[in-house]
Amino acid sequence: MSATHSLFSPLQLGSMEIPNRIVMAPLTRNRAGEHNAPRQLNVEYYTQRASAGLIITEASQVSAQGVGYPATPGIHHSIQVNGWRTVTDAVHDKGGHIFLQLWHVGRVSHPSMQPDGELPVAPSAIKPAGECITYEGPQAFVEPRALETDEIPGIVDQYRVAAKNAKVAGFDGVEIHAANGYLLDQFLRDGTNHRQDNYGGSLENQIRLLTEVIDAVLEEWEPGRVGVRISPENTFNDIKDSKPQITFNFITEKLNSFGLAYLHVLEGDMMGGDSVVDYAQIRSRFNGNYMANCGYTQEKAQTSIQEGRSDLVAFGSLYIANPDLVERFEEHSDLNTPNPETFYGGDAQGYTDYPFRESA
Ligand code: 8OZ
Repeated sequence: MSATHSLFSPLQLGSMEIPNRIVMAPLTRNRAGEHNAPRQLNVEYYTQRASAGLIITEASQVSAQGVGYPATPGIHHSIQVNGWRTVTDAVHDKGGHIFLQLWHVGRVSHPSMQPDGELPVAPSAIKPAGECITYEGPQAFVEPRALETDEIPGIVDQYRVAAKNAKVAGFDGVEIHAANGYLLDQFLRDGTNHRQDNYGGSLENQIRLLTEVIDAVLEEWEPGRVGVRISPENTFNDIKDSKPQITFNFITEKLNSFGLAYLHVLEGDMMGGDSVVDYAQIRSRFNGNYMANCGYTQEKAQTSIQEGRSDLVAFGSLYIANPDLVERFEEHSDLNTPNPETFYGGDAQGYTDYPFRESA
């Protein structure tokens, strides 16, 4: 039997050891600067949180086509790469570890945010219910354009180039965002993928784009520095699957051959729907590190790791409000309360002004 671990046990990710299993979850904050490039305010925010075992950055677009929200950062232009370099240098100076999350929103965009005002792209021409947040305010989602089969290699290459840029920007690794109703998730789940080519119509085909993207990213990174995030039953962005347990058990088994750093699983529905997925089935099918996420407290996370139900736990809103979350957990200090009104957009308020604990 393997030794029991705690939130504070180090963990090996490929050739890198991280000092604890407390992960800063990827968090969209809509505070990137001009040209969707990280700026000094973002440097300060990430540096404040450098004691996390691992920081996963906010989702960052692999291409101009991948954009779906105002003031979110990209990794496809040299200005963005240079901006990220200032973040990674500062985090590393503080002894931190940081992965970049690679993102293409697919259908969850709007012509006003697409190059030449084009339609957003998707596996199938199925319009999401709801509204898109644009620079002009909320606007109804549009029916996206289904990608032609011969366009898929170009999408895969967007991820490869972005992964290469992430290396130039000084990251320790990358996380492929295949969750939360964005492009890769739109291919994975049958509610959004009605294709009849090699990229839809069967589980084998639905996972093909993700595995091609992983292969492309592995041309640039060793597998131990690449994570994948999935969200089997999140309904955010109007996405669903008819049989999430079967779909995601299958996907998990398919991911085993890559030797990835971790599988990051958003357990449940951010929108508050009932949970029908048994995550132990996913955990037991994966042969690498399992990162759990979704409303974990310190106690719940500690128990999960101790009982072997996860290897790492990612904290979202707790990390928004507590830059020194690791030290607060260590000392069992009180936690600051996150303010949802300042989650998305704005300035330093609700971003870099949450207080460190008094003993710091
Ligand atoms: C909240 C608001 C906007 C984007 C995700 C990138 O869910 C996001 C996101 C979350 O992964």
